Order: sequence, then C-alpha cells, then structure tokens
Amino acid sequence: MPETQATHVASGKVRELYALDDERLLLVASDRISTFDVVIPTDIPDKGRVLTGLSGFWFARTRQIVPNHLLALRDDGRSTECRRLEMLPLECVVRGYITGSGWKDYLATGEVCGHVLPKGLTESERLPQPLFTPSTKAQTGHDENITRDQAAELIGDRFEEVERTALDLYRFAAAHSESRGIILADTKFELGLDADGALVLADEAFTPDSSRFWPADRYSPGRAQRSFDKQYVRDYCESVGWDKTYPGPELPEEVVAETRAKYIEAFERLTGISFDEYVADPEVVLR
Ligand code: Q0Z
Repeated sequence: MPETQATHVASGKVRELYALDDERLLLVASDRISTFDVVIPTDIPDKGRVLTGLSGFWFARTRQIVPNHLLALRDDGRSTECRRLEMLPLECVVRGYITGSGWKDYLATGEVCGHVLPKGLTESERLPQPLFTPSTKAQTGHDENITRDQAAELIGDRFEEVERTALDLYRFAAAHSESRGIILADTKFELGLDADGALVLADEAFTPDSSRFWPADRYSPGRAQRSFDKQYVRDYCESVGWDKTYPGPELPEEVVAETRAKYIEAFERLTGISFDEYVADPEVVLR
C-alpha cells in the first residue's frame, strides 16, 4: 500500500527532516559538505550514506547505555525513520581532548563550562577525564558553551542523568574508535524524551559531522590536529584564498574523490563492514 506523503519540517545545513505521521520522522542525510560553517556547492557522493550508516551502527551498539530514536534504515542508505521525541533544549557535548571552542575557553579562563582544568595543558591534549560540556542550541550562528548550572536550568532535575548518559556514550564510542586507530576527540549529540518521559538518544550519533575524529597514528599534541574526513577540503579552500564567507568554492574532482575515500575509510575502519555491503543492505550495520 502506498504511504502518505512526508511533510518537510526542518532543514539543517546538510540534512532534511520530514514528518511521516504524528509519531514518526524521516531524517535524510544529503551529500552536502560544510567547512568553516559554510556549505560547499560541490557534493561528496555517498557522504550521506556514510553518515547514516555510522549513526545506525552506533545506535545499535549503544542501546544498552540508552535507547535511541531509530525505527528503520531505508534501502537508500541515507534515510532514517525515527521516533518523534520531545527534544531537550541543549546540545550534549563530551570532550576527551582539549580543542576547538574548549581550547579557546581554556586559554581565556582556565575553565570549560565550569570545569576547572589543570594549568599548562597544550592544544589537543588528552584531558585527565572526559568532560560533559553542554551548549545552547543556537537557531542561527554558533552554539554557546554553558555551565552545569545553566544546563540544569534548561533541563531541570534530569541534569545528572543526562551527564552520566552522555559520558557513558562517549566512553563507549571513544574506546571502540581507539581500538580501530581513531581518536574520538569530542562529540555532540541530542537527547529527547519519549511519551513515557524516558531519555532517548536522537538525531545523529558519532558521525564525522558531529564528532572530531583524528587518525591516531598522526596525533601530536601542541597544535591543531588534521581532520580525518575534511582535511583535503580545508586544504583546498585555503589554497585558493577563500575568505570563508558564503559562497564557498567549487571543489575539483580529485578533492571530491580523496574526500569521498576518507569518509568511506572512516566508515569501514569504525564499523569493520565494507561500504559496498552497506549500500547493498543498509541494515547490516544494525546486526
Ligand atoms: C532533530 C535537525 C535535520 C534539521 C528536530 N527524533 C526526533 N524527534 C524530534 N525532533 C527531532 C528528532 Cl531527530 C529533531 N532535529 C535536528 C535535523 C534537519 C534539524 F535533519 N530537529
């Protein structure tokens, strides 16, 4: 029987969200890529499939930590049917290494989101322990780091449960990634509540768009690290003198091919599953 038409409900930089019915959403990952916060006009073929497959892989393996929104992976490999939740009004960020806005905040204040850090840390250094460093959900512009007290104000008495869940998820994914030669420097995900008020992992999980993955064999603290997936794009964008404002440059075909290969390498290293197998049958990542 044909299904009812999906209704578009939201656009992200590289994903689209549709309502299937009152209880279900369809999350579709495009092949668009963004860098320096700008969507680049050239697609990276299969990027959306890689990210959808990785999220599915992690959802299947973290169910013992927290249930998730995934109902089904569609045959196209880029569309996820999911439960419609009441999303918590904050981004859950966990950092195992000090980089990005965490490094900026540390340099300015010695703290990140109210966590007082040891003196003398160097850029990209591993933290003594992973930190829950939540941020606001900016509708436009950048998410802003917030303190534990500000987070507790936003989500109420579930703060400790959320923090514990976020740290457990990070520790699981970081340990798995490390065993595959990849450092999970930090990650961002979203939690929601189901109709019973239970915490549920939603959106995407431990993808290159929501996490910093660094190749472990080239890790060297004291400087910014090269990105596993986007480095060729960044290098190309820098080489043409782009000013990092809209619109970004078109990418030449070798940069597209190198970048596509890095996404597929990330998928295969992290999942241990060949990408061709995934394309033939997306649900392989769930088994
Ligand atoms: C996710 C987003 C995207 C634009 C809402 N399971 C869920 N229940 C309720 N809401 C969401 C989810 Cl995943 C939800 N977003 C982020 C994704 C395009 C915005 F693909 N917004």
